[in-house]
Amino acid sequence: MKKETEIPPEHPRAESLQIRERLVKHYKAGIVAEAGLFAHGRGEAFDYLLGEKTIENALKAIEAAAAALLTAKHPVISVNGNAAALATMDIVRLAEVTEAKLEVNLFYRSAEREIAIENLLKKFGATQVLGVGDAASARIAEVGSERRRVDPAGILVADVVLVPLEDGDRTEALVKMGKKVIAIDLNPLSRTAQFATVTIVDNIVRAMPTLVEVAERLKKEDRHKLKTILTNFTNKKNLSEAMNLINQRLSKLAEKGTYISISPKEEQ
Ligand code: PTJ
Repeated sequence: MKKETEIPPEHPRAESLQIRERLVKHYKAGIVAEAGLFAHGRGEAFDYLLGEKTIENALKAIEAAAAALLTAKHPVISVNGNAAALATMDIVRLAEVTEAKLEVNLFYRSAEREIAIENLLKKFGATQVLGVGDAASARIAEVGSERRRVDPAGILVADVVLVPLEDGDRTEALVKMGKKVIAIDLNPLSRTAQFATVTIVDNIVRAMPTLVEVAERLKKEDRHKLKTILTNFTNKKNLSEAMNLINQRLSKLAEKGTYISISPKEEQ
């Protein structure tokens, strides 16, 4: 893979630019779809509104997500191009901690991209990657896109599916099939965010390492406690809180009439 462009560390938007470079590098390596670059831009816009930090209510969703994965019989982590590029190591770690299967599932499906993503996950320690080539032999009837092609040993029989960075139709279909769907989506208004069972409104680069940590911690708890965490979580309420937070934050910033002078990390 081509070396990432050097971003001066003192640049005020260094972190954000480095993430972009990572996506571009993985686009050139055939992992990220062309449209994945645009999708990330939409995410960035919502991240600005959130203050580029993990909000309290995302932490609640992360706990519920970890509880769902740890209590599942057949948990599956669905991996697309953007997720593979931005959270490779944490995807593999989360699969280990929660004993979830990894399945490649792409909107812009091609044999080359499937294999490139499989190889990347294996390079980071994954032992088995489902959904590649002929293995994606089952179909989800309700889904019109290439995402309908799933592995009979993976998403088809899963009871809990983590779908980071998704387009909404499959989430709706999976929920209709009786599965619990966990989404990571910076846009609380997206169809995915709205249809999922648990939506983590956060950037995947922050949410995934936190989800791994929380799963490692909750793994030591008994099943009853995990079930209680999950039943006490209401996605609609959680999404409302995220929207309210954006609303309140913008009102506060609008009063000051500035954002540039405030670093997102210093901001209250
Ligand atoms: O790899 P493929 O072929 O499966 O295609 C993947 C993309 C992302 C191109 C495809 O799923 C797609 O077109 O997705 P959408 O409909 O653009 O939805 C992506 C959602 O992810 C949007 O709601 C974005 O706000 C959100 N998003 C983008 N970047 C991030 C993000 N959410 C969390 N973290 C991000 N870094």
